[in-house]
Amino acid sequence: MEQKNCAKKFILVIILLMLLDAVKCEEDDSEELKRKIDPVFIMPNDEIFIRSVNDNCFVTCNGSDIHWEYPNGTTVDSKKGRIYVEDFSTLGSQAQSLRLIFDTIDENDNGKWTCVGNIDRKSFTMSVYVPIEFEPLQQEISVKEHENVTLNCVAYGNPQPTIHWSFKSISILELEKKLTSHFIKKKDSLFIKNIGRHHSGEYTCKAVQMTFKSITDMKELAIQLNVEYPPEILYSNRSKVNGKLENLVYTKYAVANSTVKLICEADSNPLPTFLWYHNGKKMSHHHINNTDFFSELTVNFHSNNTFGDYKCIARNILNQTSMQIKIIEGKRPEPPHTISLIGSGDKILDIYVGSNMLDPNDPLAITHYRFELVCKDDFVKNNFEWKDPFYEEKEAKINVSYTLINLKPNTTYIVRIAARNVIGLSDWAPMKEFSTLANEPIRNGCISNFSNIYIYLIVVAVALATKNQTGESNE
Ligand SMILES: *[C@@H]1O[C@H](CO)[C@@H](O)[C@H](O)[C@H]1NC(C)=O
Ligand SMILES: *[C@@H]1O[C@H](CO)[C@@H](O)[C@H](O)[C@H]1NC(C)=O
Ligand SMILES: *[C@@H]1O[C@H](CO)[C@@H](O)[C@H](O)[C@H]1NC(C)=O
Ligand SMILES: *[C@@H]1O[C@H](CO)[C@@H](O)[C@H](O)[C@H]1NC(C)=O
Ligand SMILES: *[C@@H]1O[C@H](CO)[C@@H](O)[C@H](O)[C@H]1NC(C)=O
Ligand SMILES: *[C@@H]1O[C@H](CO)[C@@H](O)[C@H](O)[C@H]1NC(C)=O
Ligand SMILES: *[C@@H]1O[C@H](CO)[C@@H](O)[C@H](O)[C@H]1NC(C)=O
Ligand SMILES: *[C@@H]1O[C@H](CO)[C@@H](O)[C@H](O)[C@H]1NC(C)=O
Ligand SMILES: *[C@@H]1O[C@H](CO)[C@@H](O)[C@H](O)[C@H]1NC(C)=O
Ligand SMILES: *[C@@H]1O[C@H](CO)[C@@H](O)[C@H](O)[C@H]1NC(C)=O
Ligand SMILES: CC(=O)N[C@H]1CO[C@H](CO)[C@@H](O)[C@@H]1O
Ligand SMILES: CC(=O)N[C@H]1CO[C@H](CO)[C@@H](O)[C@@H]1O
Repeated sequence: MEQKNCAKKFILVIILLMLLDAVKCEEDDSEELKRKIDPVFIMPNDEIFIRSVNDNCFVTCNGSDIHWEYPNGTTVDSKKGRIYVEDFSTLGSQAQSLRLIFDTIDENDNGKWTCVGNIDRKSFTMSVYVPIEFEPLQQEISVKEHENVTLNCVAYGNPQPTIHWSFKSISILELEKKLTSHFIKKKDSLFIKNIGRHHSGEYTCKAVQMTFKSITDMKELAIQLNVEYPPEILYSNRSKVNGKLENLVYTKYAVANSTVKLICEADSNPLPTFLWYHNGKKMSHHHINNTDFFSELTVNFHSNNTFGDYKCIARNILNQTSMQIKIIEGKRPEPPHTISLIGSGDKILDIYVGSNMLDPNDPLAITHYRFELVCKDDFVKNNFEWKDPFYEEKEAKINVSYTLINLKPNTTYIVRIAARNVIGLSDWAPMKEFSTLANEPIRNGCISNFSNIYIYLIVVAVALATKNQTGESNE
């Protein structure tokens, strides 16, 4: 059985080889003939003509005894019309020149057109494409966050164009690698699932048409996607507030007779509008300054009934949200009631400071003590004026003493102390006089040990003097 098959195959191969040889001979023969007999030339000499519908074009054929044939083999004999032949032969010459003219090409002109001579012939293939056209569609789409949306892009053309989507110039295929499964490409559309606010922007649908591996047309359609979302209160430069937004309440202190700016920031699309209420009553626009995402209310706490609850409502067509600011009258602390020397060295003083208002649960509790020292000699020299003090602020604690270091030995200092809370610095407690011990001989004048930080101290003292009383607008 197998042997028989093998023999059959062998014979087949032999026959095939013989046939191939014969074909080769025939080809050789025809090549020979062409060279001897009047050849036919067509110009341009392209195998394939790629043309758009409605284009015009012509092809010239030279040779003797020639005519043009339709793809179906019929001779083109029209002298006018959409497709016709014009004779450009030189009078008296044997060589003919026939121009096949296409006026307004249409899709039916596809096929192989041939110029036939007495023996020779030349053909070209006409490939007609229809350029891309988009179906007119909505180019601006608004959608609510978390919904699904379909962006349509219907492109016609022949050959059928392929569609490529991009978002803000990045290919959807690339995005799909990073953002998981938001985009699903469908035949004539892009489906975006559970849309987020960051999906807002311009989407581009690019249609590309290829004919015989060359790009014959390319068109783009831009679709603007606008994702709408309700207001969200933001805090400190657009970072989201922790916790429940709808119950957002915070407390702020204001000193009587001071002016405070309350800021409400919200993010939404469309932009939020802001409303302010004081103790439930809507406030006039008088003291309100609005920008796109901010509303600033200026309040002057001139009387007791200006304190209380301030509420900011941010809203757009989708929803609203609010924030409450409780404004409580804040006071500067009382100065310390007790200041006493616990101990001293040649360079240190250890001082006890006692005051009320140290309860850590009290928002107006004392947080720091400010110590200021000048040498008694300098104080006297300066006509008892408080000039260029050495100062330090230390965190306030219950029942501790505070050690001032780097002092000069055998020196009497005038010391004054004030307490600080969120509102600001208290008045000064009565001045005290404390001396360091004399262990080493003094080489220089009193202030000299501070001289290297002298300039620095002046600068800081000036800065602090201007900072005085500004604590009240802290949040
Ligand atoms: C074809 O014939 C025309 C008219 O005789 C001549 O102008 C042209 O050069 C010829 N073209 C070719 C390729 O022979
Ligand atoms: C061949 O095609 C031409 C143009 O399409 C047409 O006019 C002609 O009738 C066709 N001939 C035949 C035999 O189908
Ligand atoms: C969005 O599409 C998904 C399916 O892809 C469906 O499960 C979901 O319910 C759709 N959501 C909305 C809001 O239509
Ligand atoms: C606030 O100003 C009013 C009038 O200007 C004054 O009577 C009152 O004492 C001031 N209150 C404070 C705490 O300064
Ligand atoms: C609003 O802002 C402008 C410019 O910053 C300022 O001149 C104006 O006084 C502000 N108005 C209120 C009520 O704060
Ligand atoms: C506000 O009321 C408190 C007592 O309720 C009072 O101690 C304070 O002085 C009042 N402040 C003003 C500015 O009237
Ligand atoms: C509006 O916001 C409130 C509170 O955040 C929420 O309970 C409510 O469902 C929202 N309404 C709509 C229509 O989204
Ligand atoms: C602070 O010290 C005093 C006496 O030195 C004492 O009576 C008081 O209980 C102390 N307070 C605290 C909070 O330790
Ligand atoms: C300390 O200062 C006093 C006067 O200011 C001086 O009389 C005394 O000699 C000084 N003591 C030492 C050890 O330098
Ligand atoms: C703060 O200001 C008050 C009066 O405005 C003044 O008496 C006090 O000395 C100032 N304190 C400082 C540290 O400058
Ligand atoms: C509204 C607000 O607080 N804006 C601030 C955001 O942060 C910059 C610099 O960090 C400040 O200059 C703005 O005032
Ligand atoms: C004599 C005296 O107290 N000298 C001190 C001056 O201050 C420097 C630090 O700034 C100390 O190192 C010295 O001991």
